[in-house]
Amino acid sequence: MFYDSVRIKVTAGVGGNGCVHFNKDIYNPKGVPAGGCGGNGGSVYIISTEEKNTFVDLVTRKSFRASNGGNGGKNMKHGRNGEDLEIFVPIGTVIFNDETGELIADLDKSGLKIKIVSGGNGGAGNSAFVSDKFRFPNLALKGVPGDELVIRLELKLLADIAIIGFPNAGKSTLISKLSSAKPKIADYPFTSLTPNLGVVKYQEYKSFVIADIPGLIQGASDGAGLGTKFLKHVERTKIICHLLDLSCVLEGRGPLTEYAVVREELINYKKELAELPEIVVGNKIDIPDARAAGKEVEDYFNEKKIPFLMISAVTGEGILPLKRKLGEIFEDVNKKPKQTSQSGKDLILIKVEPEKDFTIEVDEDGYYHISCKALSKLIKQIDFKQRDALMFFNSQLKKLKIDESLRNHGIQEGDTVIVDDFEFEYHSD
Ligand SMILES: Nc1nc2c(ncn2[C@@H]2O[C@H](COP(=O)(O)OP(=O)(O)OP(=O)(O)O)[C@@H](O)[C@H]2O)c(=O)[nH]1
Ligand SMILES: [Mg+2]
Repeated sequence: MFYDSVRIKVTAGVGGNGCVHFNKDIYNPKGVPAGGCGGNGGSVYIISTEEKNTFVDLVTRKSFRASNGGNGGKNMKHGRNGEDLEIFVPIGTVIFNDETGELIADLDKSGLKIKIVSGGNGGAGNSAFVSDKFRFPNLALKGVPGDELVIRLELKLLADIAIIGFPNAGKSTLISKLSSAKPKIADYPFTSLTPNLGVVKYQEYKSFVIADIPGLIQGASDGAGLGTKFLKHVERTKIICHLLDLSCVLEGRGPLTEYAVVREELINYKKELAELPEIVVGNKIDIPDARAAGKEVEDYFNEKKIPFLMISAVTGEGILPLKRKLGEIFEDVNKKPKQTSQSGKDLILIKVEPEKDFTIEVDEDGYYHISCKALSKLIKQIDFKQRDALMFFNSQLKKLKIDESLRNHGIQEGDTVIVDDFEFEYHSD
């Protein structure tokens, strides 16, 4: 099965908890703070590789989690960092934030690596809080939860040339003649249900990638037949090779009519596709009537300055000239400067919101509501049962300048402050 779209949930590892510990001996009856820090949670990365060509292994799993950081221990033992998780995907994978639809990255080359979610930081152990003023901290922070995100991966094949045409035109037969691809070939429509890729060597050391796209019929852009879902793979090709079944005249149909139908479906799907350089190939000229039909339509394409060649994919007639011609067009296209660069600029679009920004609102009951990402995170890290937890929390309110702002909002001793589902009484020290 060929999977070219998948939705997965990725979760980074939780940071390990910090530890409160005092090493006591006769010289240090109060103990020396020696609680270790928690390790950081692992992050989740996505990496493009030529070793993959579908999402089949992702479809069966759906949920991916990096490992958690280890907890800090006694005697300054720091927790180990959680291992990162690397998910390998085919080249041509485009990653979207599933909730917002935002493009995260376009992995259009091999070996591109992008961090999707970051592991949570490990919590500090009490040894980390020691200072001249704070010599025996009874305080350690919990690890921060890892980020989580649902992403949609879409595979857009990176073929240079796409063979399109009616079902049964001989597209799969042609790719099997041009390359070493071995697609299923049969005399009924919609034999190919997924695109086939092949590498065509058109000269020594020179090659291009060609894709055989499943057949298109009238109304495909409205869902007829296999629809146009496979045309997304054409979006990145540089050249269109439109294969015409010249033997359609035997059934009373005209090759030019069939040509127009496929062109229309292409335009309906995305009009830019119709602007790609094009070559038209008339197939099945081993059948005399088909050969004659080819001769009749030749002028039409010559007039339009669209390259037109005739072949028999079955007997191999015309295959070599076609290979050469495709190579020629491919080189011409490559000579032209690229209008847009897919890579680089699209990569790593994850936005980092400034965590320390905050807002304060006072409701009609006189409660102060604070909204601040950094503070929300911190509250989850603090164990308020610990002796010095409150003091530390207050110091962080000052550091984030929230304390000052609360006072500017007119807060009084004993007023209630609410952050998410955490409530506390305000006391200045
Ligand atoms: N006589 C003749 N038959 C051909 C030629 N090329 C392909 N065929 C036949 O046409 C039929 C369809 O060929 P495929 O290669 O499966 O066609 P396709 O365009 O891939 O079809 P779908 O996958 O259904 O879209 C098969 O029976 C082929 O043997 C040709 O050059 N001459
Ligand atoms: Mg086919």
